Amino acid sequence: MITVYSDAHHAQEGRAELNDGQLVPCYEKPARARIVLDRVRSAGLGPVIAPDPYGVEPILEVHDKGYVDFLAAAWDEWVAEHGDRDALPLNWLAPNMHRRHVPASIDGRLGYYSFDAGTPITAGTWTAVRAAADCAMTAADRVLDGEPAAYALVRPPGHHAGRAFYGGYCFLNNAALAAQRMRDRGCARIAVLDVDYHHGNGTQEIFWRRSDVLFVCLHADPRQEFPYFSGHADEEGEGIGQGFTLNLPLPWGTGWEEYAAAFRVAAARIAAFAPDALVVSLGADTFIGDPISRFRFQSDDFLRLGAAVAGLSLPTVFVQEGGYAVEALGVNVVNVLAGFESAARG
Ligand code: Q9C
Ligand code: ZN
Repeated sequence: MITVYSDAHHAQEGRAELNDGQLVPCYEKPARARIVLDRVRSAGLGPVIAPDPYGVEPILEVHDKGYVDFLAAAWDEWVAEHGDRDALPLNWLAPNMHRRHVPASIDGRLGYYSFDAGTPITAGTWTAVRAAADCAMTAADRVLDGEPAAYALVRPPGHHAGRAFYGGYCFLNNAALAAQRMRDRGCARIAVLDVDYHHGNGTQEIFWRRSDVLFVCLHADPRQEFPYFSGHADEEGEGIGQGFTLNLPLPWGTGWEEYAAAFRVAAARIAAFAPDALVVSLGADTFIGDPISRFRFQSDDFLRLGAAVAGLSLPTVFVQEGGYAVEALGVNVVNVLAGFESAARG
């Protein structure tokens, strides 16, 4: 399987996030991609290629122009106001406050466009997120050009980023960009399968009112877990998109056996949709050793997950999302990809 990778991910290196009442070192850090790349190579998964440059135009099919302009300029505006520190928001809207006016000040706009205090904007954020988007779209193009599958090894991740918001370590929605790219190249229907531990609230929001992109998500129940306000089983899409979102929330402590039962429901929905291709939002934060998560996957279970994805028999674009047990991340992620390949070969 081809891996699409760019060293530009290093440009996103936040210093701190707010967690459990403390500023702690960012969990979402460059070592994550480094260890996965090392494992891709040592396991002999296949060639590692650089992304093609797509420019900002395809990004604007998925994201709001005002939001994208904000992301591109935020760091310089922040530094002018506060100096060389991570840009973190401190204020958000409560219900019945007003969104009619985009704040002029950088502090106001950080709150306006975000939903948590765990996602610092840094000097290199814009560089890194552009490279990640290019990797995801390149992987999509390779699959449409005939590769059975491709893997976008990217960071920062994307599935919490919506049309006009960031959070959960995510700024641009790489998986949504891959899906949209395949639509633009003539695929009629794309399924997005999100197996990250957290609900992919950004992807859900982007495709909420669409019937051409099916969003299926297995994740920790938002009654217990971040992002708290999205991912309940009764969220099914709206308008023409009604029935094209499927959420399968699972309780803390979920292991492979219970997960596999939910996966069968996900797989049946995807098969009924009969998509032209599949995008997998691949998080490995379902691992028992993950420092911020509470599922119980063992490393071998990721092989089983890969084989289960291969059972869908679709051209597949894997896009890296979360996974914070850094030492095990390479093995766990490459297990999914290797499990997919060996099952796909039969
Ligand atoms: N106490 C992804 O996996 N905050 N994002 C967790 C834990 C946010 C995770 C705080 C976690 C976001 C892509
Ligand atoms: Zn996650």
